[in-house]
Amino acid sequence: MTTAAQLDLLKTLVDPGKVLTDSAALETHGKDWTKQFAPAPSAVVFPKTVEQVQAIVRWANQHKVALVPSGGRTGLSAAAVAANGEVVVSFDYMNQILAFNEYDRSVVCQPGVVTATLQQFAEDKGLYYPVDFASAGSSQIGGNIGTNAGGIKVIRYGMTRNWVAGLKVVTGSGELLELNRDLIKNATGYDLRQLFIGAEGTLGFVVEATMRLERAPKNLTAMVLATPDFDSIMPVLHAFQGKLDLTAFEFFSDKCLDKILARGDVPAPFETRTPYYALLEFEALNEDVAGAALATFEHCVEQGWVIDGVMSQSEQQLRNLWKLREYISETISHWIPYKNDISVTVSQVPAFLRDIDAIVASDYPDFDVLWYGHIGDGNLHLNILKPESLAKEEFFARCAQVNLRVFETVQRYNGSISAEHGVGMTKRDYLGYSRSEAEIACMKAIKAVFDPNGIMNPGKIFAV
Ligand code: 2HG
Ligand code: ZN
Repeated sequence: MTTAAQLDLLKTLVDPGKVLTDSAALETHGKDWTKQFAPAPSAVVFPKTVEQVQAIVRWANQHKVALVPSGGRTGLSAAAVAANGEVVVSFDYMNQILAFNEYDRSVVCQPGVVTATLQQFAEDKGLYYPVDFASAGSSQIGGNIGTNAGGIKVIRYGMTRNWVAGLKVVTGSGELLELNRDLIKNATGYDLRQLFIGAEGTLGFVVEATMRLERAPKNLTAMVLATPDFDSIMPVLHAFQGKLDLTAFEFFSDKCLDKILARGDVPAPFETRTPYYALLEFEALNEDVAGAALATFEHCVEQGWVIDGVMSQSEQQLRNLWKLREYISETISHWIPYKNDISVTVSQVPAFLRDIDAIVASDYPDFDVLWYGHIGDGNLHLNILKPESLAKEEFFARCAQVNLRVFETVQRYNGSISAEHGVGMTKRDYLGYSRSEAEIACMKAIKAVFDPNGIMNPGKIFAV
């Protein structure tokens, strides 16, 4: 907790009116999209410059006040939740694109630049920022870096990590570090930039990031395919990957489709209903590519892996097909789902999913279970919906209990208990299922180097 005198000092470090303590601000900025923890920060501060961020961090060290970084607050692991009187550092006012270099194909961003703003900026330059997900309209680059955000194009373009050319960070001791200086080749020892990517603000704050851009894809075309069972999805992936460079390969279950169609604003892809659907996307660069896609589709039908399918013929159809997948998370948020974001290597997906599905069927017989995700990356989102009749606390407690079996299975497959949503507070007690004791000890030692007083987002990734 902070005292009034400490907050008065904090106010002198930033622009007038940029420290808020009213309950609406504390409630809004004290949480992300997770609904498990009640927000309880003691203040929200809005720096406008790197120097102000440094001053805030030095103040926090002096007064032993914990800081929580806050971007678009779309996270799903409670990494940006301030539940214990911390001061939230919001990057909402550090939201400018500072420079563009067409030869380096790079953009210098402040951390508060919204993902969609960077995507649009790239498009306006005839280029492409390929990290994409449903929350691109409000998530911020700083948060994307903090969580190494993934999303729907990872199969082709990789995670956020791949697109960070350089970083300026303010460490937990208030020092400004310039990491990698935007170089492509740089063999001068440890790449500290990589440590800050996915660190969830536990080592320091990103105050500037140079992001790389890519050639814009041409004539993106999507197919949605109905499959008779889960086991058919991976041979379909394999067949299409053998013929096309896929930009996405997603899947969702019929229960997800039910929820999406019930919204009333998304057209059904076709009449047929099957237990699972795959959504794939590719650049239809010429007739040959489109022909190869259709031939592969026919092959899959002949094999019995696909029952029905549709291919987008226009931008509008492409967008509508994507809605079937991209709207799921937001649509089901109404049921306060218990979320899992797990991954294994692609080759292990079928066996892994069978094992997890058996646990789910035996332990959640009375709950609605929804499967979807980035199956082309081995990343599955398992969402358990809360029955109306069950209190939130009781529901989460029951799910957490069952979940130990899910995590044991993840461990057995050498998988990850958090593929792309991060650890935050929701997964921190389970980190040992994916990281060894020795690894966790190294991680803690690294934190101590950059954040000796433990003021940077404490309690996230591991308990304090
Ligand atoms: C997605 O892939 C997001 O839609 C959210 O990562 C997943 O809500 C989820 O579980
Ligand atoms: Zn996802």
